[in-house]
Amino acid sequence: MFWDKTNETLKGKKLEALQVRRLKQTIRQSQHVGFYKKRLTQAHVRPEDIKRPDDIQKIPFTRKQDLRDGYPFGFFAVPLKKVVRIHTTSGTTGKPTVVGYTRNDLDTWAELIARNMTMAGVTENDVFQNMVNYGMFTGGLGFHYGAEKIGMTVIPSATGNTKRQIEMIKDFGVTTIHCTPSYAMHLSEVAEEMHTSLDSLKTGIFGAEPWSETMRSSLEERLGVTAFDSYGLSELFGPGVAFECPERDGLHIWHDIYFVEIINPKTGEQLGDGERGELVITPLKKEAMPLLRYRTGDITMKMEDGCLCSRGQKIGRITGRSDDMLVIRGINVFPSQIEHVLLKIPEVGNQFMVYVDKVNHLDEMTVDVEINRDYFSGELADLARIQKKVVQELHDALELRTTVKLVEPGSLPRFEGKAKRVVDRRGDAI
Ligand code: DLL
Repeated sequence: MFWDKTNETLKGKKLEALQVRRLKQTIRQSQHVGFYKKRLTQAHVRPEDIKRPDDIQKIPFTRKQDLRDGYPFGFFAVPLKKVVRIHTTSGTTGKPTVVGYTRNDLDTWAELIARNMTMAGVTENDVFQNMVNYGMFTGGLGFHYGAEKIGMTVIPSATGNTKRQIEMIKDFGVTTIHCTPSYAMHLSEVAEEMHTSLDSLKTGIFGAEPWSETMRSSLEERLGVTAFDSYGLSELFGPGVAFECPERDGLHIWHDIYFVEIINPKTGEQLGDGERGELVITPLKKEAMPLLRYRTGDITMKMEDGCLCSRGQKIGRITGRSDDMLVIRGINVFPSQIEHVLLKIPEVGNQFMVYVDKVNHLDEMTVDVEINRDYFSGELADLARIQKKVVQELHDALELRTTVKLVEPGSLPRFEGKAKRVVDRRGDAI
């Protein structure tokens, strides 16, 4: 089933011509952003210099840090009155990265989600429970409007209260769910504890964090769904960037909306089909916040053309990051954020270790931190107070529950070279 067959199956010269035309337009649009105006002038790139898609290589990369430096609206290419929505990304130290949308951007985004969901086989006859955060996170509203566009019956249940979520699935005859894969696993466990079967379910759309084929089989068996991988990032609208078709062998990345490159993250050199590297994306139809050669930090590869479904370009599952960003229960966390929080608390020292585990299929983060010698009284009440404070401060900054273990001064490892403060023990994260 297709939502927009012409664009989804566009190939060869027609696709190339569309990409070049949109790339030129994107460059023109980005010239309204001070950062790009300067960058493009320095690199001597004008829209008319783009004759073939490969000419994109004349343009310098954009990094997450550039966006952070532009906080809050430095990357907006339209006046604020044209921006009708703002989201922010999780996972930055201090201020988040802000993303803005014009009315047309919101339409483009909803179209993309409608394409994805239709590709997964859902229609207006389906009842859809959207079990992700509806706030600044793009997953909630992003899927919401796409599903409404298809005409599905949408239940904006958001996160939390798993028993209630299960009751709604049963009572409303929900056929399609969207959440992170780890929450889906938790849902299946709670349903089991409640001795409830979720017979109405047919389709599970899971994403926002890395997950494995083993996890897919397990979720399909436990929930009775066909599970689809959904990839996206806030800087490129949010979810809807790439999605699996019924073949479920790679994710189609919408070639008329996103121009894709894979590079060696160390050298910036272009890599060919089948070679793993960092995904670099130039969105080709974005008004409020155009981006040029955005380095996503996500590791994947381009797959050879020729999917049985006849749609175009595919990438492999995301298997990791080129930077130190962790994705914990769908929330992006940088070790620098943890350090930032700990350094502001006088009772703890600046030595810490972060351990990430899968416990009952859910990501759990434990932070070991040394107590500051001056506060090390050994009194239990004191320790409990400090621990509570650290948990609270981490929660405020990361919007994530963590386990905090206070340890004696001098007991954590010291590093001579580059500190390795994060130990990710989630065996099947990929
Ligand atoms: O996670 C958008 C989204 C919402 C995608 C709902 C899918 C479903 P951010 O919070 O900006 O946006 O986080 C983006 O999450 O760069 C990846 O590292 C990771 N990520 C997202 N989807 C997947 C996936 C949303 N399917 C960051 N597999 C990205 C692996 C994923 N990693």
